[in-house]
Amino acid sequence: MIEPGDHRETTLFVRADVAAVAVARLVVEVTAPDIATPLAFNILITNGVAAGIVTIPAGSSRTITLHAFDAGGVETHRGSVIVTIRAGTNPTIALVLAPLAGDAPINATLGSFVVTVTPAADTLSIAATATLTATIVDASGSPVADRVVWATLDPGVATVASTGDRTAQVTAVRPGGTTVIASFGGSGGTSAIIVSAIPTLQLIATGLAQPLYVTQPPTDTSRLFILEKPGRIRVIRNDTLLATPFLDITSLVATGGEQGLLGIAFHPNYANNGQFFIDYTDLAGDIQVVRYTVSTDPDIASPGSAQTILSVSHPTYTNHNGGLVRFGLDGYLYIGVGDGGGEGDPSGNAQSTTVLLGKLLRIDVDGVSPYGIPADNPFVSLAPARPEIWAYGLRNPWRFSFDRATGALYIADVGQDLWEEVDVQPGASGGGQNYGWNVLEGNHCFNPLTDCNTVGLVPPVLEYSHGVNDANGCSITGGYVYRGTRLPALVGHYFYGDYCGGWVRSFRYLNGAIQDQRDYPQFGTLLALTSFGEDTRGELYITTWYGNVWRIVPALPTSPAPVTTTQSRR
Ligand SMILES: [Ca+2]
Repeated sequence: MIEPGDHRETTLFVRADVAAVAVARLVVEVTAPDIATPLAFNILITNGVAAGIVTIPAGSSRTITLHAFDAGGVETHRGSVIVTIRAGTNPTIALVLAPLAGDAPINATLGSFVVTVTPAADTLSIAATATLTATIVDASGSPVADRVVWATLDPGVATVASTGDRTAQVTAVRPGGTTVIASFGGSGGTSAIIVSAIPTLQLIATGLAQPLYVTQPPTDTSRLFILEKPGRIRVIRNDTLLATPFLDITSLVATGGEQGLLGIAFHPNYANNGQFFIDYTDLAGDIQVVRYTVSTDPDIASPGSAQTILSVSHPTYTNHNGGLVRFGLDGYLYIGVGDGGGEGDPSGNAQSTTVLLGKLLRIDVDGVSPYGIPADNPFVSLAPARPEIWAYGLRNPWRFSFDRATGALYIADVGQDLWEEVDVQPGASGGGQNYGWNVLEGNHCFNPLTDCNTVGLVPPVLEYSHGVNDANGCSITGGYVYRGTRLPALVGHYFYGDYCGGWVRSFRYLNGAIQDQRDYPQFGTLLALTSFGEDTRGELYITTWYGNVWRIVPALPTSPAPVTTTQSRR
């Protein structure tokens, strides 16, 4: 590992104004217990200013003595200081040279250099090159035309090669991030290099039965858990689908329309307690959130461990069950619940705080059984409002997620016939938001269709129209804020898609605004895009109704054909 200060010597810039004194030559002498022969440096004087460079081994107890001489070679001034010189940037040393015979004193400084690299940051595609330029400025602010040494913290991501005294060429190798450093005199300047590749899809499993979710237990990096809508949890280990399901509750699950096994959340402490929580519609159509535990076989859950945590009556319609369960960064379990179905929320559930339909709920599964209410839930002391409610005015929050870096909550709320939307609340939100349904569909009055009262309603940060004949889409599938490492240029992008449109898009939500919107035509059309998923490392997945599980990966250049030699290898 090379670091900016990783040098045994440090170069300092010496400067003294000698215009007012009769001095013709300045000598810097350096002694120390570990320096056998004293070092001496002649500093040139030009136009009344002594300026030059000295190189001093790092270490403690360096005695630096400045001697001034007149034109006749007689010493006129002397000043001394004992300092520690460290590898890297040192604070400026001030030194006074006292006159030896009736002259004015001389003020001198010994200071570090500042190295700056431009550009300070750059993003490159694989195999692309870029030129970096370093500038060196001494402690008096004057440029120094000397040679820098270049290094890169991760040559696997990008290499660097000197092309001149203060220029270098960076070559991008593989996706990731590295820091390129130009060093001089113990000081370093840096440029943050990101190597990006366009994302593409890697098919990692096929032939699943209506897969609609992908996740990974905390700390697990080898197994993905896939939900099959009819009621099975499947395991993909190292990209191989295991034949035996982790759990099969098909006999318990109603699967009409939007019903099925809809969500799973592994407990944040799953590695120790083996607990996970699933959300499904039971044979009566009601929503069940149930705790299970893993068996002694890590690839098999214990069917007998089932403990019902929360039930929500949902008897009338098969649609709008919500269905996702997910732990927030606060350790509480969040549950998305649809408005009860039908069209237009005929019972007005979403706007009623006395029912759990049309809500995002937040409960504590670690205290009292079957669950506790976090003391800071927004409706905790507002009876008859249900204290489980975190946010309301939702139609069918099929998929929501937390930005693992910021805690921000992204809810993709499926619209009625015209508008799909994404709602975002910051990580510091206290909850209690009313996201508008069924008064609003997106930003548009729904009930009533005109002159609706929008006071207190939180609009979406993004909406899109279905378009004529649903040409743009018909049902949003929410995803995740990308926090992985394989596609560094997309870090911070929220990915989402449309079930009918089969497209994937992303945006960044910064400072209260949608920015940097992108689409991904190279993914093709993912018809019946049921869900996104996120693994422990922050990489993202996509499932489609027709049985496929995809991973979003960087598109790497095609490797050249292997050269046939005695040492050729794949
Ligand atoms: Ca809304």
